Amino acid sequence: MDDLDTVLVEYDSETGIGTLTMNRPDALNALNGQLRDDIIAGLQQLETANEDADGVALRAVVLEGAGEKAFCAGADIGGFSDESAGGSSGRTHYDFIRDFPTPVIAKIDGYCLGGGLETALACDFRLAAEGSTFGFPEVDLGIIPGAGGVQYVTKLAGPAVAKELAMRGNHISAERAADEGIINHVYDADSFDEDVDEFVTELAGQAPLAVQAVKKSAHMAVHSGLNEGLRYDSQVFAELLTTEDHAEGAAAFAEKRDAEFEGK
Ligand code: CO8
Repeated sequence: MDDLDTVLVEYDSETGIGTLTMNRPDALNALNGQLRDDIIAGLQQLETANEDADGVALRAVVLEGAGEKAFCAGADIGGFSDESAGGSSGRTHYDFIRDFPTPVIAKIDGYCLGGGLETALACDFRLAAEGSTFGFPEVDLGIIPGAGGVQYVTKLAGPAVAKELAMRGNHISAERAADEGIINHVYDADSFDEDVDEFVTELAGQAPLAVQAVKKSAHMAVHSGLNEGLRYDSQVFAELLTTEDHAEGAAAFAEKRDAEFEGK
């Protein structure tokens, strides 16, 4: 994997876990055009890990921010007039993360604001260290979270919470964000790395095709009609029944051992 100008890219072929580190710590990892393009390029690099693999190689992607203070403090103020343009394909990094077949986990230690929170909301899981703070300060700049922040938070926590965040512009604690269902877990700062490793390693050990199907099914549950989602679930269920992973899972259960899934 090659590091990019503003994103460090790592891939562990033993575990199938990829890591993208947003690397503008002096600007609290604020999203400028380069960083947005590099997140897309980093995901595309990690996707190539699958190309040479027999089965599914990439099992999970961790997205984190460099430095001590922030996951991401939002769009780069002064440079976000081009925010809606997207990458060369016209798709934004938010689209890429949301549509990426493998789960993406936002590892949040510090500020997670504005477009940074929207980036985290595009991920499948949000895991935060205590002391992290969340908010939509856009209203202070006379704008709104334009990448779906109000939509996502309304779906996760209801309109009252979404409006409070985006109209008042104040920050909330990781504990409150978890209570509201905006993030999945808050961990002690002392054990944060280990706790996230445990979460991600467990996820990466699950049957990859089934995990990918759950990601798509959950997306459909939120964004399409119930009948369409139910049709997808029953169709992909029938397909998964024919996979080697299903045979392996059933055999492991019968033999009282851990399953070893290969994404086939
Ligand atoms: N953009 C650019 N630079 C930033 C940003 C930012 N969002 N946030 C922090 N920085 C820079 C600061 O300018 C500072 O740089 P320097 O050292 O050169 O002066 C450095 O990072 C450190 O920041 P502070 O000194 O301010 O650190 P503090 O600990 O005092 O404060 C805060 C941290 C509270 C996070 C503060 O920096 C802050 O309020 N930042 C702005 C947060 C914000 O308003 N974010 C929302 C931006 S708008 C947005 O995200 C819109 C998304 C819309 C998407 C639309 C798609 C279609």
